[in-house]
Amino acid sequence: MKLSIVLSTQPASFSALAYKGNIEENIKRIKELGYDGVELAVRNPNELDVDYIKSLLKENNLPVPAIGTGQAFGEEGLSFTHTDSSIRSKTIERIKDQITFAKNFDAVVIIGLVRGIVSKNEDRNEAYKNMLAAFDECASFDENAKIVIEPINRYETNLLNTVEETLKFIDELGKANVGLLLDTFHMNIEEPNILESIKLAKDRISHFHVADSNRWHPGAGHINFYEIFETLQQVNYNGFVSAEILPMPDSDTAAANNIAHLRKVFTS
Ligand code: LER
Ligand code: MN
Repeated sequence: MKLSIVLSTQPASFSALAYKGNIEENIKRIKELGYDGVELAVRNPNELDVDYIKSLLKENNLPVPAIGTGQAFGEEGLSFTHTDSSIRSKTIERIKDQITFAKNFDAVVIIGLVRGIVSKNEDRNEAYKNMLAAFDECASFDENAKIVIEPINRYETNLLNTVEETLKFIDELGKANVGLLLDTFHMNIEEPNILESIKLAKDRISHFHVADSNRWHPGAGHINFYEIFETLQQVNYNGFVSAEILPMPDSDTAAANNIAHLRKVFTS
């Protein structure tokens, strides 16, 4: 199984990012530690020097399996379900820009928190309808591009928390280029049985995030990664396994411990 780790290309308040800051140094570190790829967390691709990033990745021979988009929500409040239609439109345009950016790397585009949250005084059915319409527009923008929806735990959003309800949403959407991103941190909170949920999602898993129960690197908490990887193999998942982890006790130690634990899991 190929291992990647999330690197933020722009300043971000989101904490489960092992690498933020100097992109050149961080890409070199990730390569030195033995990773096979790097996932890019991007707030706005139009503010990036794409050629420079491409050249750094090429120099280090690191593919990009996925582009994370959640910072547009975290830093700017953009979402598919905002009650203001001009903000919904701006969010859709941002995701279209991310789809165009992702083409440079043949990477999937992650829809996590940018789907938004429904507040108590808002109409849940209306939010759901807006979410469906936004996904439909983004998926139709480029049918060759892959979009992945991440079920996210209840403490971060109240839209699509579990694998089962996200699969139901994807079925309702009916777009062949929309798949699933599973994240062990969220699954540990929401899924009755993580292994059964992986089996339920099976060939619709297009990307995979790992963090332990405490969002530290795998091996630092109580999630059993041995049985998770056994199950991923059973469902023939052969994509990247990407570490979205807290930089604890520090970035390099977290990244090194992640790779050490997961390599041990794969080879046992
Ligand atoms: C993003 O991949 C994620 O897992 C979320 O927790 C972001 O808030
Ligand atoms: Mn995640």
